[in-house]
Amino acid sequence: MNFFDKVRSGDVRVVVVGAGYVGLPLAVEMARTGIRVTALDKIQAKVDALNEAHSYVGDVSDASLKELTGRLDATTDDSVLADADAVVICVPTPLRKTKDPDVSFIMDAAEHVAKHLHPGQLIVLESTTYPGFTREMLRPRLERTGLVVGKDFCLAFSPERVDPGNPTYGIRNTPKVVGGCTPECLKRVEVLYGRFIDHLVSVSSTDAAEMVKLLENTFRAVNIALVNEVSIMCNRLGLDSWEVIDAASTKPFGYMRFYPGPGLGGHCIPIDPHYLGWKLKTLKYTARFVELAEEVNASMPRVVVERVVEALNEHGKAVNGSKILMLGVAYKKDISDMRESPALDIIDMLAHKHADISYHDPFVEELSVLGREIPRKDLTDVASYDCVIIVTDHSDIDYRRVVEEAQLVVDTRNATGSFRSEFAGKVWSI
Ligand code: SAJ
Repeated sequence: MNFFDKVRSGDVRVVVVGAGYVGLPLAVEMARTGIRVTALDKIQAKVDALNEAHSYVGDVSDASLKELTGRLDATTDDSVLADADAVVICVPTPLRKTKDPDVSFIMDAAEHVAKHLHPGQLIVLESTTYPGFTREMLRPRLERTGLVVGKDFCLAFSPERVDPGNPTYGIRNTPKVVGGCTPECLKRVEVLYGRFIDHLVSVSSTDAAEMVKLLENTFRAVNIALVNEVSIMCNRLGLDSWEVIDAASTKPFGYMRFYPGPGLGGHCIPIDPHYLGWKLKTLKYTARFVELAEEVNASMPRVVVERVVEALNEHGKAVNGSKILMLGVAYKKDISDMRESPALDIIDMLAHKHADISYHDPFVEELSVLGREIPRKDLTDVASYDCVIIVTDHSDIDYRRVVEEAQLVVDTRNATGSFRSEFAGKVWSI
């Protein structure tokens, strides 16, 4: 039976390499259509959890794993690749300390895939990477087996568009971009992905598909940097940036709302634009918006600290020795993820100024910054702090009560927007 018949009949076997926040939801959605899926992961604990129908990804429930017993399993043994008709690679693509792309996870996965590559297989990369990577790096590695792309096996790229915790958009109903190394490769990724995704967007190459993803997230980073700079401008002008931004957001066309904040956190937005900038540098071009956005966004933690210094000074206090409560430390609201959280930079800078720092975050159980444990506190003694900094505006906090009890509040997220004016002098915003 050929690849297309196998997919259509549901006899196709798929291996997803990397069972994280991208790979696991993808594996579940595929298995839901009746096909056999195996999640291949290096971490035994993850494999054991999945095989016991315990999910560690917010968007996947234990119940959904239980329902898929027999169609979805997990292993650390790469020999499962030998029986796979299709392999989808969903491994991390972080930055090195030098801010250069770290594609070592993909290349490690490629070694396992190459070891078991056989005629008829479709390989799809989902990990975010720079334009040209699939064609220039992954294809040659796989063709070193002697098999030829488009003839013996197929290779495609499809950027992940997972938005963890999004109640509206999941794998099935989020349009998915797909690009193939050859027309045959495109046809195969279309027929496979068409089984479990409602709307596919086919582009002319894997390079184009890689660039689409980077455009999406560079767009966000640049626009966030713009409103961050608007908040700095409004400060100089004596204006409330959120008032200005909320009013601009009433324009029903030609405008898209972004908010200033304490900086850029997460595992996508601060990272992805650097993949684009790095690639263009190799082509002797400077991606100036990428660089400027990075510069502005990376400056925001310092902007917040300067605001705290100014506010404490107005209250006749030095940062040195002041008791400061960081209210909300995750990289964005209503999640526990701390990756690249601007709160870490703010704490580091305040600690260097000898402030006495604690934090409160209902989603973050423990926190250490540069090896220093930061005490976790509740909100029963807000008045005892010289300053409360709202860094992440989690939903289930009574911000009005915090402001009523606090001596001083610096709000970096407009959590106090609706009543800040009643507490002139006590609530400062960035
Ligand atoms: N941020 C701002 N101002 C804004 C929006 C975000 O300061 O107006 C900050 C956030 O606080 C956070 C960082 O930027 O620290 C990133 O926030 P994000 O809303 O972009 O959230 P992420 O990192 O979870 O981005 C993901 C991305 N999804 C994928 O890459 C597949 C992104 O493309 C989505 O658009 C985004 O979720 C989303 O829309 O929520």
